[in-house]
Amino acid sequence: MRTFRGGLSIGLAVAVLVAAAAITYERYDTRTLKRTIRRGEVLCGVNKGLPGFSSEDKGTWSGFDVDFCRAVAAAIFDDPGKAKFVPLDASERFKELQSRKVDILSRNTTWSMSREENYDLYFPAVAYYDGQGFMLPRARNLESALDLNNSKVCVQSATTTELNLADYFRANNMKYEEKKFLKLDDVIKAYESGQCDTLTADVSQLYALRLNFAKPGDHVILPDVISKEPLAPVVRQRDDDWMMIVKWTLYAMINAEELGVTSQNIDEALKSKKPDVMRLVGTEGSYGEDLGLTKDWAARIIRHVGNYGEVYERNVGAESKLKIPRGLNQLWNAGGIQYAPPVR
Ligand SMILES: N[C@@H](CCC(=O)N[C@@H](CS)C(=O)NCC(=O)O)C(=O)O
Repeated sequence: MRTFRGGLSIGLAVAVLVAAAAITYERYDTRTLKRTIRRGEVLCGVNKGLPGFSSEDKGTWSGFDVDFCRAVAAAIFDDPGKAKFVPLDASERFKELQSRKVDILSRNTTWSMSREENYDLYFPAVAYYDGQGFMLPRARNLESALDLNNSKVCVQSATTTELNLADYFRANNMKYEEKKFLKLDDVIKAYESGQCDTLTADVSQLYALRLNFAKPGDHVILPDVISKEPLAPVVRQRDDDWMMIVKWTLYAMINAEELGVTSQNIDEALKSKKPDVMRLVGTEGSYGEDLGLTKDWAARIIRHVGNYGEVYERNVGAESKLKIPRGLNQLWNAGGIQYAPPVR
């Protein structure tokens, strides 16, 4: 009897321990950097195909979101090639990050309160200030979104886009018929085959999607922006060091632009005697070391990937096919709202 009871309590204790370990593993992930270093690569969840932001051509990925993940890899490994890209649908992105299939989401994802609350995730900083807009055939000759009453509207579900659309039409006392699809391909097909009068998405995405149409010039993007879409990288909660590495990677890129440090002049910047530049490139102080990085972490990012402006211009700005004006994504001292806390 005694041995039976003893066995039972040992069994119970083991079960409690296993359950506690499972809950801890599930809720407290503090090892992303360690796992990344052991693996030798950063796993980046990206959009499957959004020209300018993330797209693949013969095995090579490119785009703004792709470059951001390369910057994280450069900070850690001094090698942007150590970023590995995992394409994720809008509907599966948060689940895949939670289940640790990726280390970071770098994928046109809007930062909102409910997403941080409901998914146990954290949005470290805004990489791209966006807003929702409407695209329609030029032949429709409309000038304002307020002319869209009684339209059939194509939209992708599992996005913030759906609710903004409803809010906008309700607030303006207008009616619409929603054509909603889970897959982006189906949204595009429906729009191209004339099932909808207009397609709604983040403005940056409308620019990107339009490029893939047979005749991009036949479609216009209305000037109205109906929402705030602060697009940000996403990480799991409760892994503060990892969150800070991601956050300061972006801030290093923004500060570099502000200080005029580029991938072209980084060698001169390493000889600079300007205090702000010295702290950024690691010739003064040892910023980054407490996060598990080396003190030249920012210099690595700038050398391999470039500053924020360089990354913006080559992927989505004037030097790219998209040609999206910098707008809100201009630096704070040049008319925009991109503003990074200092490295000091
Ligand atoms: N920023 C919005 C929209 C992001 C989004 O996923 N947009 C769609 C429409 S362009 C998309 O990227 N779809 C691609 C896919 O699901 O593979 C959000 O975070 O919900």
